[in-house]
Amino acid sequence: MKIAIVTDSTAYLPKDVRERLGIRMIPLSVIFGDETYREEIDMTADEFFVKIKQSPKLPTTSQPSVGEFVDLFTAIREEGYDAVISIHLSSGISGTYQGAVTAGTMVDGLRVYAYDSEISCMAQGFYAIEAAEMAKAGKMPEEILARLDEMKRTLRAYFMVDDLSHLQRGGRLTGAQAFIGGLLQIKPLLRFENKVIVPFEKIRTRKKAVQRIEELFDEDADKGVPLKAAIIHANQPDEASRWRDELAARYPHVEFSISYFGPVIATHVGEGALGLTWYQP
Ligand code: MYR
Repeated sequence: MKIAIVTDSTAYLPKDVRERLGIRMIPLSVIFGDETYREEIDMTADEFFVKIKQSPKLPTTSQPSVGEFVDLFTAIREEGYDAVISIHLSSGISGTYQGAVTAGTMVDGLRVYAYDSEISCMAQGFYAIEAAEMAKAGKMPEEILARLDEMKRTLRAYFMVDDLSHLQRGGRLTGAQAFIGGLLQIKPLLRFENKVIVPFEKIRTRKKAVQRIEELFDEDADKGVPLKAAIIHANQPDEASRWRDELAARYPHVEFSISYFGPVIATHVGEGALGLTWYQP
C-alpha cells in the first residue's frame, strides 16, 4: 500500500528533512492587516520577526481552508497513493485538524487518516518523521497510527513565554485565572493538557524556568534510555545553541536538535519563547 504523510507548517520541519522523507506540508498563514503570508512559503521565521517590529498592527493567524486540503489530497491520490496520514497541530488550539477530517470525507478513492498530534511545533514534527519513516518501510496505516499513539505516552513538551499577553489575546491560554494579577511578573511554565495550553507551574524568572524544565527532563533522561529532544525558540538562536551544547554534554544518550517557533506559532507565543520537547524513539 502506498501511504503519503502530510503535516502542517507548524511542525516547522526543515525543507531538506521533508524532501528526504517525502513529507508534504500544508501551510497555515499569518495575516498583517490585509496581507496574508503562508508561513514557510511566503514568509520565513526571520522575516516574520523583522516584519512584526515594523508593523503597526499585531498579526493574526489562519488555518488552511478545507479546499486547500481537498486539493492536496486529490493531488496525492492522482500520484497513485492509496492512503494519507495527515498529522496536525492540536485540535484544541486550531481548526486545522478538523479541516483535514472534513476534506477527507470529500475525496473519493483515498483513505484519509487525520491525526491530532495534541501538540505543535517540533513535537508534532517528531510524529511526522516517525510516520514517514514507517511509511517508507512499508508499514500499514494502522501500525503507523498505533506507533503515534504509543509515542504520545512518552512525549513531553514544556515551554515559557516572555510575555503572556500574546497567548491571552489570541485566546489560546486555558486555566490561567489563578495567575491573573501577577501575569506580567511571572514566567509560568506552560504545557499541553487535553489538547489545550495550560500553566504548569508559576515561576518568577526565565533562569528558574529553564532550570525547572531541566529538572523535568532529567526525570526521563536520567533513566538512561535513548531519547530524542528538541529545543524550540522564538528568535533566540544563541540561547538555544548554548542550551543544546550544555544538555548534549550532560546527556550523551540523547539526540538533540534545535527547532523554532515560526510565524504562526510565534504570533501566539511572542518573541523570546523557549521550550524543550522530548520522546522515547
Ligand atoms: C490557527 O490560526 O488556526 C493557528 C493557531 C495557533 C495557536 C498557537 C498557540 C501556541 C502553541 C504553542 C506550541 C508549543 C509547542 C511546544
